[in-house]
Amino acid sequence: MLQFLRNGRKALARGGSAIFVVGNEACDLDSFVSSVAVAVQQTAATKSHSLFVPMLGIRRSDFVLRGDCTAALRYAYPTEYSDILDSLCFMDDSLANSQQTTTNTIQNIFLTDHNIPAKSLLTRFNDSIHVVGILDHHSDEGLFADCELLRVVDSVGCATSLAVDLLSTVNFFDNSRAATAATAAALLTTVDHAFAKLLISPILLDTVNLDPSFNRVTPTDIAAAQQLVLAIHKIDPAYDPLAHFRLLQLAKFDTSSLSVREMLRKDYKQTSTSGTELGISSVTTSFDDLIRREDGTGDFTKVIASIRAYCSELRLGILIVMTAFEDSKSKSFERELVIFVPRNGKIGSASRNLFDLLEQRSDLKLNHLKTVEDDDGILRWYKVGNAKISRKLLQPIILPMIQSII
Ligand SMILES: [Mn+2]
Repeated sequence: MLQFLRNGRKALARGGSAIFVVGNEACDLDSFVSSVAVAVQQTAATKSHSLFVPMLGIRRSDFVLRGDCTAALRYAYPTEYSDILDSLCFMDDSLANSQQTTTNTIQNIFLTDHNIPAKSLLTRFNDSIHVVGILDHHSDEGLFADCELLRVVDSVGCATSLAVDLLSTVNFFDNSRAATAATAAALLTTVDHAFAKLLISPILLDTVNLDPSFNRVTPTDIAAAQQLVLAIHKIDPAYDPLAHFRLLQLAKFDTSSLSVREMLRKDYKQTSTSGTELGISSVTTSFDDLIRREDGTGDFTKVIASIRAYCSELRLGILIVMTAFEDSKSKSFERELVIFVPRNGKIGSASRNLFDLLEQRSDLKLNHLKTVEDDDGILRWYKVGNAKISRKLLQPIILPMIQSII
């Protein structure tokens, strides 16, 4: 796999024109792995000498936030992990820019795990893309009916299962016949058990370990998983899919190794009103925990510095951190709001008016815990009495407040 990705990068660097195979913009494990699988499969299957390069629908710095993706890659390729990561292509990869030297260039794209191009993908290529193939398991929107390479939309549990099904048509898993699929053999000289471990990861995760009681698994998923387990067992007889599934599921929800910036970034939405950018980060831990993460002493200075840096990076007029967590002592579900307003931003000195408006909202039941103020901005930390207040509910409450004060 490393060699395959490196070959792609080299060809891109030489100015070769590629077909980017792109998963959806959430870039979950299925999107990541199905894009790699389809790039390999199309390279092996198509008679033309097109270059297929998997591209992840996120910025490189955000990959670390996908605990399921990092865990699956580390599990399959423990020693090659960093090299593979370096060789993967992301949306902000400058190599992909050499494709578009003029604004009129149309970029060929193969979509996996979605069948309508995301806005971020269109923006990335100046609205000039041509969809040559689709492999997806979401409901079919019927677009690009005349894709020249392939169009598979089938409501299975995991898009990667469809890719594995296609890989088996190029004899990818058949050791004795691998040599007949010349390009596949050149990619991966033997049936690659590490690649099979990567391929099975999203299938296990998306079908909850192929458990029929969750109504996600289909015969296609089961067939794909069985084929992969066979390939893995040839090299690694001790391989246990259940243990693999548990590891992936834990990793998906584990945020303990993330920094404050990464926590802010992980589940983040941004909107604008009256020319002011509002960012809301949902965080699955307490603000106390964020403070300790940044500085073991529990001092506010560093966590505020991280929040401030995040605001300037995204040119925010206001950042709201919504925490949701289980209190370790009472075991009750708690929410907090931490609001930071940079002084030089659009809201700036009007922040007090905003805090007043919020505190007057009886449905929020805000309990003021602390205010920290310096030359750069003001941070106010609340406990939210109404634990039902989610980001979806807060946003329409706060947007008109911002409009009314600036
Ligand atoms: Mn999917």
